[in-house]
Amino acid sequence: MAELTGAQILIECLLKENVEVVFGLPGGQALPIFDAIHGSKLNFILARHEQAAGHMADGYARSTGKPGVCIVTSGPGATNIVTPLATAYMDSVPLVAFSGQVSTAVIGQDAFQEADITGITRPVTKHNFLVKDVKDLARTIKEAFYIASTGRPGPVLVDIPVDVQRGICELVYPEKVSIRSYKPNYNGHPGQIKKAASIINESKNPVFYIGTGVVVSNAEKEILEISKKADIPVTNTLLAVGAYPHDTNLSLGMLGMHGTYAANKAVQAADVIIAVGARFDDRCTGKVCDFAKAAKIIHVDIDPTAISKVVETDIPVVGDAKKVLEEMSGLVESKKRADWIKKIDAWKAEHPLGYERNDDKLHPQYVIEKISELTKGEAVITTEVGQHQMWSAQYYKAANPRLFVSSGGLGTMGFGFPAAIGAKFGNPTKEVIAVAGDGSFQMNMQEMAIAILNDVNVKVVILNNQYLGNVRQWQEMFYGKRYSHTCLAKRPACPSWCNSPDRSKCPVYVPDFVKWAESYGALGIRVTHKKDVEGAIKKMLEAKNSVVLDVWVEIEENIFPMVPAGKSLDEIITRIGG
Ligand SMILES: Cc1ncc(C[n+]2csc(CCOP(=O)(O)OP(=O)(O)O)c2C)c(N)n1
Repeated sequence: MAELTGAQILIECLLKENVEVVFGLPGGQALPIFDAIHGSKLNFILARHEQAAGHMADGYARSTGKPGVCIVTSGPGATNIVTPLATAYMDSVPLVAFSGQVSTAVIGQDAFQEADITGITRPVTKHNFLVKDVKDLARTIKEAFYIASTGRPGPVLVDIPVDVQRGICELVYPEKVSIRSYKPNYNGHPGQIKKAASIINESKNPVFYIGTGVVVSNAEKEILEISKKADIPVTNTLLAVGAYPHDTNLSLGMLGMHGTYAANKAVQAADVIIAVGARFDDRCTGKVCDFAKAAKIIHVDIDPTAISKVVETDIPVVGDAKKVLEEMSGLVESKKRADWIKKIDAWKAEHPLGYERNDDKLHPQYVIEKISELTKGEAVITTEVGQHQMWSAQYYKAANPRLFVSSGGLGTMGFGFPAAIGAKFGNPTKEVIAVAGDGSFQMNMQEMAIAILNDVNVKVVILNNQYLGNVRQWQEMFYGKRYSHTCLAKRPACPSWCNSPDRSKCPVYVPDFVKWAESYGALGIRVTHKKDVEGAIKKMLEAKNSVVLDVWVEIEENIFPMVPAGKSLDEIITRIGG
């Protein structure tokens, strides 16, 4: 068999893994890799910033279920992907990242552009490797893909010194992977599943609490089946938006800090919580010691370390959500829980999600509702982080899982726009819309070049409130309305105390997103009145090229409901002063 360089082996292995697209940016210690890419069949997309390349790979992975791949150089190239790796790690996203490294002979000598990237990323990757011998490269790549995409998925980094990239050996790509210390358990223990089912059967007020594990294992059909059969209401995490149909009476919507009143009330009143592929994130539990105090906790998760990590579990079931639920389904009795459902309906009626629909103001929630309506919930929506993210989660009725892509655990501003580009590469026939805050968008907006140059046709809707809105809301509610460094229009001439700005009198906002979009060759549209929103969204959806829709929304709109940080879910606030 012909001998190849390490760099060629990497490309061949990526092709053998059926990698459709790789995002990244070259540099000195990755030159052999980029030389091997030149003229190869690999579809490589040159990002403008490595952080964005990492998020593109992430958006691709979340929206397709396949691992996302990026390649960067050593030193600053590698440290620039720490945030994407941490983002993917928190949300269990399969990424495989390759970094160039200085030559093995000089590792540890502070060589030019040396960074101990395996050391730096150890806490934010599922696993990482430093390949010291070209003979280990193919096996390592096979293992990297296996580890990233099996069990609880996560990011894996492979650091390849430049001499290993140049080294020569035969390519032997293993058919299978066997790692003694890593054997994910897919089948739940039958005894535990039986116990869980009997507790559900005895319960009066059960609630399903579903997370990203349901999406990863494609268990949405099983959740729907059991919930309907046994009349069990379902609440979802931010990452599981779209995993349960919004239009069934059993849907409670999202749980936690900005979850619905009914979901939070139901969890607190439940006698059994069936957590499936969810990790009891503090944004969901509120004050942990007050979380669902009366409930027995059943926790189905593929990751044994997630069990009792935050909330003490009564019945752990370690296994793949779909497999466990398939088995559980036959054991759960068909039942009507009329009293429980009546209570839930009352909570829904008491405080439905809502905002002032009857005035002429341009409320951001209205924009999301219109996007939802006009796309029928079938578009992939990615978000940045902030108020717009929560309004998107509350008002976008995603028709399926993997249509709502958002950084949940790390809450990474700058994620959404590159993630949208990655999602579009993975879903060329779907409409992909990045909903952004004007703050977050500015963190990675340079990637518009990638959208234009590659004709990927992404749509950006900026809910422009001229604030770092989420932080401003907290300043309004908990810091005496002292808007310290959250106004994005502020100039030195502004009064130091400006807590009730009048946008019409504020300094000119920069950038002008419309002109900015046009400078890239995208279509820029600005909307400042409610009556123009629907037409502008239609125009955006009809456009054949990328669009930036700059919507000047009410600047001091707040997200409600809200459970203040560190408070119990019972202390949910449905509006200011209430
Ligand atoms: C990288 C990063 N830096 C800082 C924060 C803290 N943070 C959370 S939300 C937010 C404001 C976001 O503002 P914007 O994107 O305009 O969205 P809005 O809340 O106005 O919808 C900030 C600064 C973060 N989540 N991520």
